Parts: sequence; C-alpha cells; structure tokens
Amino acid sequence: MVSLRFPFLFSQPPKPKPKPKPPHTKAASTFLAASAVVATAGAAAIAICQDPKDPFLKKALNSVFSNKSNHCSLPLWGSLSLAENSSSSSTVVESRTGVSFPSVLDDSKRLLGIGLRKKSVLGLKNIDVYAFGVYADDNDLKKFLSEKYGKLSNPEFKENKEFNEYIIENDICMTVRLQIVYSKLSIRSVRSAFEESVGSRLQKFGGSDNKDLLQRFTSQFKDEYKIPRGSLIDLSREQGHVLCTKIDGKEVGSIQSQLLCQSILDLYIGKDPFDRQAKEDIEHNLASLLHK
Ligand code: DAO
Ligand code: DAO
Repeated sequence: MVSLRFPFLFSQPPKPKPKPKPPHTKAASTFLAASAVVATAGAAAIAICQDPKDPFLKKALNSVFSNKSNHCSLPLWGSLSLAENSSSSSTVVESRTGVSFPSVLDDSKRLLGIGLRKKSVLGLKNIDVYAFGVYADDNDLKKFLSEKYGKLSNPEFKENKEFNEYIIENDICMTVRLQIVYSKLSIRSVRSAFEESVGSRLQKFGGSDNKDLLQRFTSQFKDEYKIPRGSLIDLSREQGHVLCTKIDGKEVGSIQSQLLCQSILDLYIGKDPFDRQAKEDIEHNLASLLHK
C-alpha cells in the first residue's frame, strides 16, 4: 500500500478551503488542480495521473487515490501562508501510526515533513518507536534560504547537494517533535539508543572526543522520567545553537552546542536519515517555499 505521505494531506473537517496562493512549480500547480478534480471528477484526474512525463505528480496522485477512504483529507501544498495554516488549526496524520502533528507550532514554525523512527531489536523484529515532525521557523527559513539559494531554479535546487547540510549547520530555529508510539520504552533503552544514534553523529561531525557532550545531553533525562505511548518530546534548536528539550511541554534542559544541534538534525534530514521518505518530503517542501 502506498502511504499517505506527500504532499501533505492535512486531515481537517470539511470546511471551505482557504484560497490557495498561486503555486510556483509546475508539479505543485498541477497537483492542486488535480486535487480539486479528485473531489469532483475522479475520472478526469486519472487521466492526469497517467501523465508519464511527471513522475512527481503521479506519486502525489497515487497517494490520493490509494487513500480514498480518508475522505476528509485536504491536500495542501506549501502554497498556504503560515497565517492561513494557523487559523485553520490543521493537522497532518502520519499514516502508519495515526499520530497527528499540528501544521504550525509556536505560531511561527511550519511543518516541513513527518516520518517514523523504527528500531531493529536483536535483528529479529523492527519496532515503531516514535513518529516525528520536523518544523522550521518560517521567517528564518525564508531569510536564510533566499539569501543563499533564492536565485536557483527548481531543478538546480534539487541538484544542490549542500542544501541539507546548510539547513543542518546554520542557526535556523527548528523543532523536531517526537511522539512516542512504542509502549514499553524505558529510559535505559532510550539512553543506549541515543548513545548509538546521536553518539555516532557527534563523532562524525566533531571527532572522537565528545563523551562529555553526550553525557551532558543524556544526564538531562532522569531515571524517574516516564515516557509512555503518546508522550511528546520537542527537540528545538533555538537562536545561538541552543538545543532545548521539552517533554510534554515541560522544559527539561538546554545545552548550547552547534555540534549537538547539528547531530540531532542530521538524524532526520542528514545523509543517512531514520526515514528517507520524510527527508525527501522535507526537501520538496523547502523547494516549494523557496519558489513562492
Ligand atoms: O524494548 O528493548 C526494547 C527495545 C527498545 C528500543 C528503544 C529505542 C529507543 C529509541 C530512542 C527513543 C528516543 C525517544
Ligand atoms: O531516535 O535515536 C533516536 C534519537 C532520539 C534523540 C532524542 C532523544 C531525546 C530523548 C528524551 C528522552 C526523555 C526521557
């Protein structure tokens, strides 16, 4: 089954759609047009879906058609402004776990993509640990991206290999929201998992001697904390490369370290991400923002 991943499909009550601004990529505009057709005249949309020249559009439409049962979903491209998003208080549902994410966080952060962190246990089974959403501050994004990449056309942009590195390294306010789906998570297993995942990134970006930093990070998470299914963990890079961690809305600590922020973001949008599809969705959404 093709999952309902990309472009964002916001599950919303069926109320009048805000008027989208004109999208700026061919794929986006065709997708929006095709989405309207899906609602009214499926047969015509299937004809568009079969356009062999546009695999991106085909993928988007396939998602819509393969999830027809989710009839309240409103396909929403990056063409809506943050204010329009926010006023409709829309959410996006991670289809494999049913976890929903607000499309706007803290009034100014835009949801760029959602995904799933799995973990293989003893090579025997793969468990779904948490669903995640990656957010970035709209103003920071526009400022940084247009300064650096504003002049590139869409295909050039996609070729630009250093793009993700730029987002990962720079002082752009971002949040990765984790929502726990595994019900038997112990603090001990969390510590050992992030010693492996975050630890390997600290080593990759900072060299071998980062035990202290990892220790400072992990020591924020006290043994008595409980993280049952449904817990929300927000990992935010705030201005000045400060990593602030909240559990269920309560701050548990913050650490100023570019290396740590970069290592955390690399897990989701770096070279070897937890969910490759999520990373691709994020790239596409960033591209569509740039070309608004
Ligand atoms: O039950 O032993 C087990 C498997 C536990 C896997 C834990 C993976 C933890 C991943 C990090 C979660 C961060 C919130
Ligand atoms: O999934 O391997 C991973 C890395 C997750 C990094 C974030 C960990 C934050 C965990 C907070 C736990 C609170 C008890």
